[in-house]
Amino acid sequence: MKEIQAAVLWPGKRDLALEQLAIEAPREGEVLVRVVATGICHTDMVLRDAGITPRPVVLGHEGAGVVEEVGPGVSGFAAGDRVAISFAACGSCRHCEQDVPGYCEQFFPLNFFGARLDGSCGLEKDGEKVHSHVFGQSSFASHCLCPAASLVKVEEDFPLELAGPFGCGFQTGAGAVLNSLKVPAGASIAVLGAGAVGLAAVAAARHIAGAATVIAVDIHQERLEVAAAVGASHSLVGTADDLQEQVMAASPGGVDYVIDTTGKTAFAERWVPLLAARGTLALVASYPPEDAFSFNTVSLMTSGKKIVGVMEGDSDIVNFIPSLMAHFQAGRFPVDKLVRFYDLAEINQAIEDSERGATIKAIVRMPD
Ligand code: CXF
Ligand code: ZN
Repeated sequence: MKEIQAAVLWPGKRDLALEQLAIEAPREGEVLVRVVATGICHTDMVLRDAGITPRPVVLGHEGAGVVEEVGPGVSGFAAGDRVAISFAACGSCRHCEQDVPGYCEQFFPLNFFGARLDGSCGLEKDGEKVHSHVFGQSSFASHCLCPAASLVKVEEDFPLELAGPFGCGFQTGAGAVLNSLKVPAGASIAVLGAGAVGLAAVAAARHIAGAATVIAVDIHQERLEVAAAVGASHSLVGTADDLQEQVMAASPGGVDYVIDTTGKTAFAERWVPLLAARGTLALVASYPPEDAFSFNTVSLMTSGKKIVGVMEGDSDIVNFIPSLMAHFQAGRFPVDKLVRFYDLAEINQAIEDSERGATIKAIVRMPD
């Protein structure tokens, strides 16, 4: 066992507590990563507030760092490799075999249940179990244990501190545009919600796909200023009802694509009528489990519209994450404009700022 520092969510608490923990050596197929920085994603707060992940637990699933030790059976990684850590998948079900691991048959146990599939955890505090392996990482920590299959190498000239969110938020938004919807050059798209996922979608749509009309929609004016800076051609504040005229003025006949990143079902469903004929609405956020979506059946059918769910941007992580990083380096994916860095000691502030919308993508740096 090795001593590490981690931010622990204890039973009945909302704030995280910085603790010294002990971490196991990597088991078969695992890698021990020294975390350099880790992003905060809305799903961390969903896991904090929902009852699915047992406590005490270390959250965090947008980690990046340096490989410290590889476990038995690991090939392709060695101590000293710079890596981004993405979500976990089994690697052997039919969806994993078709390179869309976001639909892995074991996605929820592997990512949400705070343990390996055999129920074991890799962390302890004074001999008592602390839940680990959240999204195959639990990276609100100086070190974490990850399946080698969740790791993606990061080039020497890429800033490691910025790499973690490519494993979740950035690939979710950009992947919806590039992998799921395959937005063509010249298309029109509305992105609902100007958080990290939405703004990654905006940047990818405008600068990578070459969409002509990219409408960012939010209720916060400040976020829409950032949307314009990363590629929105139009920024609209308000609800679907208020915006109908402005959307139709920006894109006569309706928009070809809508991506909902708000997680607000009642808001998202108001956009189906604003789609052009044969347009697609993609649902990419966390939605309350009891929500149901409603649409006019005849109008959907006769207009050839589609509503699709998208997990993790339909990303095949080993190919898609490096390609997105190359787009960042070429200036086509300016996600550095979304980021604010915090020290580990400020992690609760980083979460609070993310929740009230003061920071778009908070990234927590680990002490050296
Ligand atoms: C989440 C997105 C919402 C559904 C579950 C997985 N991914 C990462 O945060
Ligand atoms: Zn996430």
